[in-house]
Amino acid sequence: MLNVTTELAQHVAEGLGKMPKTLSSMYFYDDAGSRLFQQIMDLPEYYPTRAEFAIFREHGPALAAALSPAGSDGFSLVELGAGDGAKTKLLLSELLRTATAFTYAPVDISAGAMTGLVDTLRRELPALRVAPVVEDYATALTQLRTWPGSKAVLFLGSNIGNFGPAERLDFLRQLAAPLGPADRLLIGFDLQKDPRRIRAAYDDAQGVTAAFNLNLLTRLNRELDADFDLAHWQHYTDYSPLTGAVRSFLVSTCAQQVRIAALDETVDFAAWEIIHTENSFKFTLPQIEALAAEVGLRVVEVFTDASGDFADVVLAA
Ligand code: AVI
Repeated sequence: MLNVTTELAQHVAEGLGKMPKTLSSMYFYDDAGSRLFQQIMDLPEYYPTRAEFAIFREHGPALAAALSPAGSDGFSLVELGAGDGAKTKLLLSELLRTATAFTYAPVDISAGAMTGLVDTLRRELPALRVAPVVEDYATALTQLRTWPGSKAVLFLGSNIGNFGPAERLDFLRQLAAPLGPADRLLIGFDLQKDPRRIRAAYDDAQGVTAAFNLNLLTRLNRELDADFDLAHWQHYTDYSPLTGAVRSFLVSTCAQQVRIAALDETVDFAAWEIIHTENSFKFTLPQIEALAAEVGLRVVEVFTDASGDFADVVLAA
């Protein structure tokens, strides 16, 4: 038996031992998964990225002003999960234009992604001060408590929607903990809307989202020496306007056994049994107010796109 040490192996052993079986969407993002997610963001059905871009384009100066009281004396703009920074560049340019003194501190667990981002920023915004933080979010948030000066923390792209209700509260409490009275938090929330549009965003006609979901099995084949046969798996997604949750599943189309050599385990799947792989929650503005209040935050300002699809919400302690 191979030595089961990796976090992924432990997660898979636990998740496939549950009923219903579950795997976390956290593991979607290997290199292939990250490339597929880039493609998803350009799909005609996937509106959230375009909607948040529109907010940054339409409300740039007001957004910059709402984050700046965080420190007229100079502040840190901390971004959790900066990615390629495309949206943030609009905000950074605006802050540079208004001559606010600040340092941009992108946080990402991947050193490779961070180097790419920092190189791009140095080229495109040479006047910007950048202090990259290569850590996981929890470590970065703990460090934030001891940072000098005030800060504005960004958590964009509706990533908050990928937490379940209990983890969401935990995470928001961790975000709120290091905030002083002058600090600000900006969170992107995807809003509830026509249920058919929401469902289509997670089940696109070209099948890119299906490939994104199924790629998790390819990852397990490669990293845990598993033998999932992708011909016997389907992507399925539903949206419940009652709970605001898009749930994504991998569906076993026949009774089958899958060998996972790294765990020295064989897992049985019944025909049409599912693995629940992702939640993407959608919110209403009153729910966002209630959520903020529950973790001791207040809503300072809400920015939405013209269609009301998405909200970037400025919060304070
Ligand atoms: C990263 N996250 C906000 C995306 C979402 O919309 O939940 C991930 C995604 N899953 C399927 N499509 C996009």
